[in-house]
Amino acid sequence: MSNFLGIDASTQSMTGLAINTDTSQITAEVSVNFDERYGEQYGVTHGVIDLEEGQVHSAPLMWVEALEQLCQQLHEAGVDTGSIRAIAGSGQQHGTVYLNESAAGALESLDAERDLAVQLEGIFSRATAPIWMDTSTTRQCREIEAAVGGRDTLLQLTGNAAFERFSSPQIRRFWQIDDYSWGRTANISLVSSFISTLLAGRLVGVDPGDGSGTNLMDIHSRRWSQAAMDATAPDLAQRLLPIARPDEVVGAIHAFWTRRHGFSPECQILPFSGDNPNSLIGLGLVQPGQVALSLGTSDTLFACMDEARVSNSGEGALFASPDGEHYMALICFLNGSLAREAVRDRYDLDWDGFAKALRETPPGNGGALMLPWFAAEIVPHVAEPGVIREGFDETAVATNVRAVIEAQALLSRLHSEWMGVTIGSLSVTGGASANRDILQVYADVLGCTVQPFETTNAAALGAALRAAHGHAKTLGAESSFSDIVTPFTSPPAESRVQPNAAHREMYDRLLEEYRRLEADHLS
Ligand code: XUL
Repeated sequence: MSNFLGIDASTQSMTGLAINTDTSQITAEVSVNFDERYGEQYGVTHGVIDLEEGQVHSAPLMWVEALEQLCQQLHEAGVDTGSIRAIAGSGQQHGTVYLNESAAGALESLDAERDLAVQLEGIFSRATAPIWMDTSTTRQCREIEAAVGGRDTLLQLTGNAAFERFSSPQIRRFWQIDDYSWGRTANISLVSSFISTLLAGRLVGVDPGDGSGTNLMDIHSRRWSQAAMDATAPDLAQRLLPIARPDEVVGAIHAFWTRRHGFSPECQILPFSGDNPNSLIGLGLVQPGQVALSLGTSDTLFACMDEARVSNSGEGALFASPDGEHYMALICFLNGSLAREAVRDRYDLDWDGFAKALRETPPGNGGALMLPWFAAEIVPHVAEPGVIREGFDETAVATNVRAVIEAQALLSRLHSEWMGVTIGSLSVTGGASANRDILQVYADVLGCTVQPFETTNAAALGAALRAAHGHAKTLGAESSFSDIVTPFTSPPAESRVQPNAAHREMYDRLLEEYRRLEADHLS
């Protein structure tokens, strides 16, 4: 039996997802909800502790408890932990965990007779961990950019300008506000590497996927950058472990887990990565030009890229792919369902009525164009909300429906140009992906095949697939990522929507019109 486990330590819960690569099936999926189980004990709401003034933290000891609870739930779900050959995982990105010098010894000598949390409560130099929702570090962002030689230098070096939630500004702030605890910090982990550390029973480094969410990693060499570390805090190199190869096993699971939770002593641990880089794998994006779009309140675009290109205007984040070879872009359009629902509700439509309006209007909408900024927008940056209509007005119901969907598709084409890849296929997830008329607009505007793709937890699935890939490598098997992900990530052929070639030129022209309209209103 070829069983593998992916663990996703996300903001509100910890999920375990088991796969069997012989049958290409997800065999179990269990989740520990932080609020339900630990809300009172750790003072978390939606998994986080609001410390005010933009400081949003979580409790690393809660994650320790949750990991044991997850194993318990895997047993209850009938998973034979002894049959799991390898584990990889995923963590909410950017969050930092501060460990003191007792951590390494405490991890090595774990005792299977006692709870993990009881044994590890003394290993932290900071009781809480700032996470990606923390916005308290604007000053540190500017300081770091200035210290490396400016925003563009940091962007070219690490793939991203400084963002408040990234690890480097968070680390810098900690050093500035709590010199005493900084002095007691022997090692800094990310959420991802902290969980792999617990499983391996020794300090494990981050992979390049999560390393690229720190503002500290040279995106080209995939190693820590001395210049970025110097710009952050003193003696940081001593506190960060070298970046681990994402496909190389770090060692066997610690005896604590074999004795207490039934894992095999041969079960291998892979470096964990960030949730977004893992999702790239879990969505099957392992070749340049493969793109996924998650249609949620906001729409998020994930893409696999061949090279480390950056968005000079800050329109997306760049991460290394945990496939060890490629890169990923992440672009967030805030006006996703928010805009679709605003139009639907304005005209009292249901989703069937919305789809009917799309079918009744011609592709290109007779030249009608909309800038759908129902709320302030992230990409492109729009501070003041305001919907712009060109060539129509608010009274034309069906035209407004087509205009918002064509705008969203044109925006995803326009604002992913910096990636420098031709979009070859688009997988669409989230509620609106069930609407084939919406998918047809994307297929025509982007000129590629579009497929709906339903997944419960792409990050945990991606992690499990990485475990399978890393394990195959230890056996000397030359299986490519495509071979491993395809059976789990290919929607049925009949669900695919093909582009209509007759509309190609018209949408190329419309894109230029749209570029002009947007530029006029942003200038
Ligand atoms: C990405 C980001 C979030 C977290 C959430 O940059 O901050 O997606 O990874 O888990």
